[in-house]
Amino acid sequence: MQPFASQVSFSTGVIQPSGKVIERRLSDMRGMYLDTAEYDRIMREEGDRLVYQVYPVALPEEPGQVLHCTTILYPGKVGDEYHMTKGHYHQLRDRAEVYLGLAGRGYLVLQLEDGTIDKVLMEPGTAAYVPPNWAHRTCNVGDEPFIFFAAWPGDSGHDYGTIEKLGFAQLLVDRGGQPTLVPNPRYGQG
Ligand code: M6P
Ligand code: ZN
Repeated sequence: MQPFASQVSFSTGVIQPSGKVIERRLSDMRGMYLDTAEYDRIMREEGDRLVYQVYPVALPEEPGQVLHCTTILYPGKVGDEYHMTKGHYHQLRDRAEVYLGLAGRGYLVLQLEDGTIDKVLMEPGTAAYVPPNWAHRTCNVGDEPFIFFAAWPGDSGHDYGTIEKLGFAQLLVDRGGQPTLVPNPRYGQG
């Protein structure tokens, strides 16, 4: 393989050239937001919002590679819950990841499989570390797109199923203008 470079726009998050851009809409996240009545109302009255896009650099998902991408997470809420990514564990649980905030403001929310939760504020210039074994999700707590760069080992794999089934133990919601973690009443219900 030859060395190469990609251009990352810090202001828009677009990577050029990129692999296939992933778009996640509200309909891709059914059941993930707590306020299902509000979710249904938005889908009915406002349509299927674009929540986030991922621009990946095209690389083989194999040991030795370092995969990297940007994520553009659009501002908004479902009820009082901030727009967020689906969130995932790595299939190989001991693979870590690094995030670098480029624009906007968000939280990285992390969880161990015993339900332990932590959060890290991410602003432009914040390098946030996802240690081995932590599921990771980002939430946009600002009024502008929250844009970050991510890099992780090529053989990590994405395990979405565990989060789709069990959820995160706590959810990030707006409480009087303050991003606040609250217990997820549906956590672990499968
Ligand atoms: C980060 C990385 C990516 C991930 C993306 C969106 O950029 O962790 O691997 O795909 O966020 O998050 P998710 O895959 O959980 O929807
Ligand atoms: Zn990851």
